[in-house]
Amino acid sequence: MTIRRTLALLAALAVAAGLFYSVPLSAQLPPLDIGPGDDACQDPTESVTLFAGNMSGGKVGYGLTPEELSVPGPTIELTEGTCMQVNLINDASDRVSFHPHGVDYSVRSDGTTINGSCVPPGESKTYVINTHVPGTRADGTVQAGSAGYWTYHDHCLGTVHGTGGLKRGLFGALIVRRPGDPLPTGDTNVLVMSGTQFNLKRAPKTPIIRVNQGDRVEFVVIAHGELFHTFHLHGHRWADNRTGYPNGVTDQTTVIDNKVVGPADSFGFQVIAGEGVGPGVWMYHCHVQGHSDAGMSGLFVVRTPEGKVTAQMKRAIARWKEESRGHH
Ligand SMILES: [Cu+2]
Repeated sequence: MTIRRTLALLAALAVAAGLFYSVPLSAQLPPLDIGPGDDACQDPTESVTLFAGNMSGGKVGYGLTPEELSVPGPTIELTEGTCMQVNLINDASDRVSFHPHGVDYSVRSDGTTINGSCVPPGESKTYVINTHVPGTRADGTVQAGSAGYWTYHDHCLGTVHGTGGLKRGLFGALIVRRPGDPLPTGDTNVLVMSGTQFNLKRAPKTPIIRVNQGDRVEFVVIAHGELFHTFHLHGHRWADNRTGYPNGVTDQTTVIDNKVVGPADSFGFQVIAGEGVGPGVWMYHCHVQGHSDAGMSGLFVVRTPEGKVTAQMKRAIARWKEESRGHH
């Protein structure tokens, strides 16, 4: 190929690329402001009903039914580009709210006192969260999409910042998936780091995650409260980006097995359980030494591909429980 023909080809490619990128994707974006008095989703619509209520030990939790309150609350999942109505029914004895991170919402759905979007005891309210796909603005700049591993939490209990709600358990994971993202094998494992606890528990009462070797396992890690933490998982690692996996073999995203999380930070990733390392009992823990020593550790139990727990694994679990005693 001559230099002139090469240049002509490059010019043609540049024109084609320019045409491609000038397509106004922003025209596809749902409206960010749904207007006064019109607090409802346009199509497509999903909805979830969340209950808030008092739990034992002074905790307050969210649940999909009044009987199934949990800390963290239910994982809320939606597809990028869709809208969701969250109906919050407050069975707790204090005012609470639903405040999402990462998505689009009007001031009436921000769950704060200043916008009158707290829910008094015995009452309910519908919050609307919207998401948008990536696009190009009229000025040619790129608008990021909503896809990500986010958190939601109370913003009204205790103080106007929901400090009491966060301390007592009113938080959960909010996942916005991009169509085409790989889905995990089982349920998403949500680990919330606050105080020196995971999910308001200290070892050996922290979650023990049980999977089979080869499963695609999803973690969402969130921090809340006053402290900074470092989340570390033994034997497994992930890319430090939106999804946790590289976009192709030449992707230069840093691969990590330890990540700093400060209050209200959140991230997620997927690992293939035991990939390259085999089955076994793998620890996850905060790597701030004083935090892990205070009980901030848990287990990732990777059974054999057939789902067998070996004698060696049973010994490791027993030893971890023994060594963790006194933390709760
Ligand atoms: Cu920590």
